[in-house]
Amino acid sequence: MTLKVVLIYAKSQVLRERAAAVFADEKAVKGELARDEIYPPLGIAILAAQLLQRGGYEVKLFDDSIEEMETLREGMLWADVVGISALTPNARRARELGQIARNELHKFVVMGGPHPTTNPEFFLESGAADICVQGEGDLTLPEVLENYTEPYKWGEILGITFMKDGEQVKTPRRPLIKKVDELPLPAYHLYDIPRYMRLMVNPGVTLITSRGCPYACTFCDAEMTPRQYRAMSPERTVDLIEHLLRTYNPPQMMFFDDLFTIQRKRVIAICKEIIRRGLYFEWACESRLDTMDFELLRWMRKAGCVKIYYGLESGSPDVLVSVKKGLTVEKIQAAAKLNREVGMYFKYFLIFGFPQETPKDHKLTEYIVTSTRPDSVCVSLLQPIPGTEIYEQLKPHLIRDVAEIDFHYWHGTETYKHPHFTFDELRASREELIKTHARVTRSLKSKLLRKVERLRAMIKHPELIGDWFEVRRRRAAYRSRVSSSEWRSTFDRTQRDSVALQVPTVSVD
Ligand code: B12
Ligand code: SF4
Repeated sequence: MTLKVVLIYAKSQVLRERAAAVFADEKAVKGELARDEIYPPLGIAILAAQLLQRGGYEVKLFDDSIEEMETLREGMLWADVVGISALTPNARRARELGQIARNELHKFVVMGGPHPTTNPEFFLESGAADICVQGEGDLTLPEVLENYTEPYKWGEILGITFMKDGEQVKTPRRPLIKKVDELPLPAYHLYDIPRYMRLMVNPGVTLITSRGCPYACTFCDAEMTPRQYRAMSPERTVDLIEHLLRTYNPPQMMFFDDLFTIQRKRVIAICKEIIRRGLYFEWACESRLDTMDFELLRWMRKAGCVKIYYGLESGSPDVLVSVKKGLTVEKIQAAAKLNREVGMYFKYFLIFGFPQETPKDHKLTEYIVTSTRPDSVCVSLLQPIPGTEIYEQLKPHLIRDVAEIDFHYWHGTETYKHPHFTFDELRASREELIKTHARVTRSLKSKLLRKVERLRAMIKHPELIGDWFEVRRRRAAYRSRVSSSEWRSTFDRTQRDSVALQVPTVSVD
């Protein structure tokens, strides 16, 4: 007999509505962040692949970011077991969906993802889940499903929390999966990928090729990015890329790895393989400036990388130390220069509102932004997330339960009293930085400076001239592929994110 499993990615409905409003507003400057709402969730797709590979399961995936409640309800009614994936900002919605599935529809409910990992009581005590899974669910979910009707066996399953006689029972954590190459590829086919691409400002598909990050930034949810880094081999990574290109013909790809460039040899091998196989697509990834060097950037550029998103957080040396970022101003400046020299589009993710920050630190961040001139910046206001070191530091000062509010890169709610700023002052400071960045980088002087820097770099490193021809040749092949596809609008400048500011003009804080 097959077990019918529905996996739902919960989405805060407030954020969903606000993002939809940004899309609907013809005049709004949408920016890349608006499209952040509509990526197919890979976590539940990986779990689905695992179940399908084992056999005995029928699986449906639903993304609450784009589906209507009626569709979710039908899905839940169909299923024997409902699995729900929850980030902290989506936890309230996950709780609501869990309660509907469990109490109204009488389904067995399993919760997983970042919030159930650190705060299982949020779901268990509110009657929204039977079992919460901690950490990676690849091996845990199948074990839960094999035993869900036999609660006396649950104590043997690693990495779960459940209620027994009114008490929470937490089993030991499951060791991390070591060989990620052996995991099945996400079940993209269970999503309507072209539908996602039609909703995107820059149509593309997303992929994850590694897990974990060796750093220990205090604001980052280490439970979901455990320090143990594990990566797919370059061959398997490029097999996945090729499979996605052949199946969906997307113009672009976005690597959602926490830190794509941590193993430079691996990244260079991936780039060489992309070139060797004649795969023409543009791609973006997330990274840290101190993992970059000239050779790596050259290979990435040649293989089609057009955007790198760097987690910088602050330009203040004191703040960088206090949040354990491990970056120095010197490293930032040197690596930013390399990005400009090879002609890479690069963007900084910054955070305002770290507890020790003063106006002086904001000035230092402004200095780094204006002196290193990234193509864009995204400035969030700190939300201390349960499970992070900074959350523990700020616990005594919290004025709201973080799981009971909505937040996103561009949307925040005051969760703790900052010693030096009011929340409005933080927002104003953020707006000022975004505007200063736009003013400085969009000036004619800055554009000319960028060109001069690039020319100088070409004179100093003549190999960049060869790279330039190679990039142009590959780009022509890429354009020709995309121009003859449904996604030719990718090249329509008016439809693309000709972004002035990275925060939607609709103010939602
Ligand atoms: C891609 C990504 C995004 C994308 C999401 C796109 C999408 N639709 O998937 C975008 C850019 C939109 C995004 C936004 C944000 N993100 Co984000 N993001 C990520 C990132 C880098 C990868 C997610 C991913 O695909 N992982 C790969 C899969 C395999 O992992 P997974 O989803 O966690 O699933 C595994 C387990 O969690 C578990 N599992 C998951 N679901 C379920 C369900 C069941 C039933 C079971 C049993 C198990 C289970 O099993 C899976 C396989 O092992 C993670 C970091 C990370 N490494 O996970 C951060 C991360 C998820 N993001 C985070 C944050 C904080 C945010 C933002 C709040 C940022 C901000 N300040 O605005 C917003 C929130 C937006 C919102 N309201 O939803 C935090 C979440 C922390 C938390 N406790 O919530 C993470 C963990 C980063 C971090 N280390 O701090 N993000
Ligand atoms: S913020 Fe980035 S570098 Fe820091 S621990 Fe998280 S994923 Fe790693």
